[in-house]
Amino acid sequence: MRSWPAPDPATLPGGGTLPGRGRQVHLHDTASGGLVPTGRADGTGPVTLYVCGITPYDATHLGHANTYVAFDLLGRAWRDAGHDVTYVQNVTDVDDPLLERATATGVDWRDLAASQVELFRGDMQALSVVPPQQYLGVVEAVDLVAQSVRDLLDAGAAYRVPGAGGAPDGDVYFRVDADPGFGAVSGFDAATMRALSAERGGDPDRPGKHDPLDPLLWRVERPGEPSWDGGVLGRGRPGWHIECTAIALQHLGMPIDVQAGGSDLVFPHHEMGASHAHVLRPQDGSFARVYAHSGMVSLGGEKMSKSLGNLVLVSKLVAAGEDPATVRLAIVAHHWRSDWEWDDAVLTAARERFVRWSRAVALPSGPPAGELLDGVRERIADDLDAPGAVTLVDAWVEAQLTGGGADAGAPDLVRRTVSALLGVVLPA
Ligand code: 5CA
Ligand code: ZN
Repeated sequence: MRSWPAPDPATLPGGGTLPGRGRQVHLHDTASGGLVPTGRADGTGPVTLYVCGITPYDATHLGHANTYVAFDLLGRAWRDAGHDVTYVQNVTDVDDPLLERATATGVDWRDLAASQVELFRGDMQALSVVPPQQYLGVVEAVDLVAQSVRDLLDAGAAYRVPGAGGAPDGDVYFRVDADPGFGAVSGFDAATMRALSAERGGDPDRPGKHDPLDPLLWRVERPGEPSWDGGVLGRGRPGWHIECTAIALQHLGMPIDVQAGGSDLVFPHHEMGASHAHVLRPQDGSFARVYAHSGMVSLGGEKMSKSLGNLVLVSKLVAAGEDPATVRLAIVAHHWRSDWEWDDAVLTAARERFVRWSRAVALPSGPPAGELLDGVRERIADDLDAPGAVTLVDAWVEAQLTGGGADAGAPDLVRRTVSALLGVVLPA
């Protein structure tokens, strides 16, 4: 599927836009609970990133934006260090919430998905998020997913469940006990896993399963639902977790350097996805070197979510005249792993900061900025500490606006630093 236009190359790292090179990025890994170095220390060579994409059944909101901006910081830092970045993102364009919403609103599920993906593209472009090289809907990957499900059946790691309550026979489930390492991504205990499974798309109470946690791999055809030919699986549609595993293995191989998403994906989604991969490719080690999870943005005290409807939309903010760079600045002023609340004060602070930064870089000269560039690189390489980087820029801006300086190249270097590494494009 088409992604979205890349930001202006002049605002990106690499290509000589910044002097020197970024450092090796260390990133917090959910599985180990510690900081892990990513890529080769000298910044050369390939790195791979898979970020779980949207389920396009309702408007994409600032919570989503927060997650994709977080991992955009990573991609920018990697490019600045010299890595060759391969980035893949999916779109869950067939799943229960999408089909339910389509039915409830009388809209064709394909049209609903297409309209919401289009809105998302607009948000990503506005926020200067570098697009993935591969942007894939499940609809485009059904054969790939079906093959993975068949492989899991052949490996004895999957089984069919008899229908109950009028459901047809044959939904295929994954045996979590087929992966001896199951549980290592989240580290959660059984009770927590069970509660989260029920909350986040699982069906722990479904009769006929070996283990209540076993997740769905293939849902056989139901009347009125879209379905595809699954070969020996029969007609049906993919389960959720196997979608991301199959796409990631096909397009990135294993191990992926970073498997990423919001913290609501730690369990079951990334736990199950990793177990699927470990059973499919037992010889290839770990599914991902780092499991990275961004914090949740809330509104009115509750996690911003399509199901609750407490949403702030980037598209609406921009339509109301907000500069998208201000929205991005509001996001990067929060650490990517922290949970935070969107409110008027956040937007007001970002507006004020944007105006000050813009004024400071518009002056013909300023205090030398080489140290600032180095400091921003150091902060970002340390677990994407964008708020730390913002504080350093604030300090340069304060010095510039109070005392100024004689370095004629400094304002432009600050502008390039901020756009390349934070993705905040200041007016020229
Ligand atoms: N399609 C699946 C992933 S394969 C999915 O979770 N879709 S989603 O539309 O529900 O979420 C897309 C991404 O946004 C996920 O990484 C999710 O963790 C993140 N996300 C959702 N709500 C928020 C929020 N309030 N704050 C931060 N990130 C969020
Ligand atoms: Zn996913």
